Amino acid sequence: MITAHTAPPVDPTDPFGHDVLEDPLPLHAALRDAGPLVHLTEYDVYALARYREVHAALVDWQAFQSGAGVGLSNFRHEEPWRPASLLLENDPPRHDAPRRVLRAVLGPGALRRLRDAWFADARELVDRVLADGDEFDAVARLAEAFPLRVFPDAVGIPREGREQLLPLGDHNFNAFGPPNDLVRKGEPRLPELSAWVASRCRRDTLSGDGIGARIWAAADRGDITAEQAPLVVRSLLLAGVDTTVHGLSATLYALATHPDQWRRLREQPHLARAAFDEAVRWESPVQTFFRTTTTDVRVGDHVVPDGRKVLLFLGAANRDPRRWEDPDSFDLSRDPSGHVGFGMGIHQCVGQHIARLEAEALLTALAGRVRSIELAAPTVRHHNNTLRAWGSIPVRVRLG
Ligand code: HEM
Ligand code: OVM
Repeated sequence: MITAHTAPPVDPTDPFGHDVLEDPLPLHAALRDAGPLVHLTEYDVYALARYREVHAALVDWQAFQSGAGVGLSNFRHEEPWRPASLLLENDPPRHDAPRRVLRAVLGPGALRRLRDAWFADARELVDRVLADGDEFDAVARLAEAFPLRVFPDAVGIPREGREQLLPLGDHNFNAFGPPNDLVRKGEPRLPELSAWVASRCRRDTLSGDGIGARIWAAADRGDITAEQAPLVVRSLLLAGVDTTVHGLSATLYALATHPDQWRRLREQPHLARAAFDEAVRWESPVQTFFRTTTTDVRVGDHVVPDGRKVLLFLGAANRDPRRWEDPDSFDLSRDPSGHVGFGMGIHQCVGQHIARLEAEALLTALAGRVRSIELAAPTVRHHNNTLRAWGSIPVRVRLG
């Protein structure tokens, strides 16, 4: 027990309500300004929204565990709705072996093997889209089409049926939130989609030369068990598509609304990776994850009791004026390193180099052919309990 503390400020807002999902920035500012710790009364959970506290919780896996789930549901009291992730929803020491395997199969060797093919695929896709006209939806035609093409190819998933990965990922990210209308919307197709993804994780349905096959080869070596292998493949398929779709959408939206930054990218194509990382900071495609306290934890003058859920607002931390100068501006000359859009600490995104390679390939291809890009019609958000997502970004381009 820790004594001599005060009750934290409270906020009654539902952070998964549609108003907040449409525009979370006002809630983020209110939570940051209320104090280092806030009690969210709607779900009786705690919230961290300042950079310092979010970062501290992410790196303190002993006090802020993931093994009781990183959604609202507390695995100490509720069964997970699906077999828990061996990566995301796991703590050391059980987290270590699956993590080592993914780090190895997604490492420098994989990136070297994929790079040339992905750059060629990106040029081909951009040529095809531009041949159809100077106005198109950047979400459907680029941000969804490119990852759906190259990422399942790399894992070793056949062409047929791979578009299922989008609704599957969407539901998976909704399921970290409360059982609201967004979750109910995904439930009718869940049995079908779960059976489909399980079949894609089996050794006999994966191509022999992809990342999936390398995960199974790690099981042959005894690095993980044969029971673990399909769940590790599943992590890639659930975590690796919608995240990059909305990360790329965020980057394209940012560039379409900041013509000066597009010009800079055109003049210096090596800024493609910087543009993507700044967009991940600015938009934070993964907005939130929960942790569960393993002991009474002091935050400021307050205490979070043992066994309670704490919601980490990555998006709020990435725009905290206590940490970032002019945090709301999208600026390619900023150094965005240290942002928590990919997390921090032992769970930090193991696929971030894959995501950056996708972005670099697509943006380089686009900058090679497009002189200017601007919004052609109003944009539409896509609401998800975890992702800051786009439904549609109509753009008009001029070539040259
Ligand atoms: C973990 C974001 C792309 C696979 C994470 C975490 C974040 C994140 C915030 C940390 C979760 C936590 O601390 O609880 C993103 C974003 C992406 C992206 C914003 C794209 C813009 C990818 C890709 C893959 C991937 C392409 C697969 C190739 C994973 C996995 C984990 C993870 C397996 C769990 C790692 C662990 O718990 O040790 N990601 N991710 N992600 N990411 Fe990503
Ligand atoms: C997993 C997983 C699923 C969704 C997201 C994620 C952002 C990981 O099953 O390991 O990381």
